[in-house]
Amino acid sequence: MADDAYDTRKTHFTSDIGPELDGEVVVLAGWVESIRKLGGIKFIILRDKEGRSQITVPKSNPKIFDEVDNLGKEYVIWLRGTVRKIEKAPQGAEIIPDEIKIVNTAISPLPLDPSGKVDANLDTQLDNRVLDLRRPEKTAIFVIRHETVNAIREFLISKRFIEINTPKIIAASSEGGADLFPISYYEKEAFLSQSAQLYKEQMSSVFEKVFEIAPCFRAEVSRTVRHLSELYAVDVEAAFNNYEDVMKLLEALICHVFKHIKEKCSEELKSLNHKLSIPKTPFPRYTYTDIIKNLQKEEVKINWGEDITTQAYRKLGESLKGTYFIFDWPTAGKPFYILPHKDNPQICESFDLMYGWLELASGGTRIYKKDMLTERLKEQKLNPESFTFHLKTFDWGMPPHAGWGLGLDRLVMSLTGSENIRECVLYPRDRDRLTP
Ligand code: AMO
Repeated sequence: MADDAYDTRKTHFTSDIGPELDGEVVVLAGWVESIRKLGGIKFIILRDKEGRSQITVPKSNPKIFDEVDNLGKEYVIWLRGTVRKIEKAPQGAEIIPDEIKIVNTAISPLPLDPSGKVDANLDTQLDNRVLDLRRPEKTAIFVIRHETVNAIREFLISKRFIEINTPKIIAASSEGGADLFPISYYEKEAFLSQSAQLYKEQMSSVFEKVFEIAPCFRAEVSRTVRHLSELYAVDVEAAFNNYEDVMKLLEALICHVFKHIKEKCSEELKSLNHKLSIPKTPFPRYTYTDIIKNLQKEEVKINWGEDITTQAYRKLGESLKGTYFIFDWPTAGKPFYILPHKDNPQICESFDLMYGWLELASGGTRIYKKDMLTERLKEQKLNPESFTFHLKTFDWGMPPHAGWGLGLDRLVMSLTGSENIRECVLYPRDRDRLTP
């Protein structure tokens, strides 16, 4: 068995192996998942990005038969062999190798058992993320995440949206609040972007319909299963639209994504043991005021105008299982850019999209008149001078517009049935976690 392997090109992935290749010589490479010895036969389960293949080494090939003993779990190997049709093998075929090279070794014991037979808590999993992700139910989450982003792009582009990229180093808060991460930017102070809000609004005055899929940074003080310091948001903004229009767009997008995942990721959903039901449109819609009244009936007391607490959301999630909107929120609790209702400025044209207890998205109609926006900034104790770069674009022909921000990580949580948002992010960042 050669231990150098400068040429590790392969001809197939494991998923290509099947009885129809009977008699063909193939070259595979990947990781040793397990080694089993059964009398005069040794079996290697080889794993690659697509799945697993059975490599069968009979005693009649004594050189390779002995060499199998040099292999360990998670070693990277390269092999050439002949496919043999065999009904009993999981793929209906196995590979009889005539050469195996060790490309790289792995330590033993590993800090985490990638076969999942030995349980590890979430912190250990995240500390050893690379190994953790070699488990099929972990890989599944990220295949679903990949397909989710695919489906979102496909949908929005079909609706004539254009994808943009806005800066993540910014000079002023876009959402208000204290959750900004300051950074040192040459001689000045700057911040990591909390959202694409101001820039996507500006771009609605150029491209009319824009979207962005990008990270947002929030210095969240709380430690919860749904908050990250670095999250991915799908941001949408559409000129000449109001909140009704973009709520319809959002529910159509959600249905498209759920359908896409159900169709494309049945294997992944199976390995996660998660059943996905596709929501029906229109999603139920409740005003903020109705929700508060209903919560009061459940003895969860929230005064009108106050935010809905986590405990209250959990209560709501007990009766409202799927997707629903909460709309017409109190103006005071929503960001400065949301348009107050014409006949009742105490409430604004805003909404949150919920999935049970979890908020997936929020959005609304925006203020598009400069005077009103300046007033709202002052009311929210923000300094309009810090927003000059933004406010001046409202002097150049700003159309009415509306949009939303959808938390991608939370959407993936819903699609995969994950209980902690950290499971849906390769390398989560939170109050306590900055590595790996
Ligand atoms: P908002 O602040 O509600 O709205 O954020 C939009 C969505 O992003 C997700 N989200 C988070 N996910 C994980 N960790 C966090 N710390 C976190 N914070 C938010 C949620 C949330 O619904 N500019 C507006 C959107 C708009 O009006 O267009 C905004 O950022 O799923």
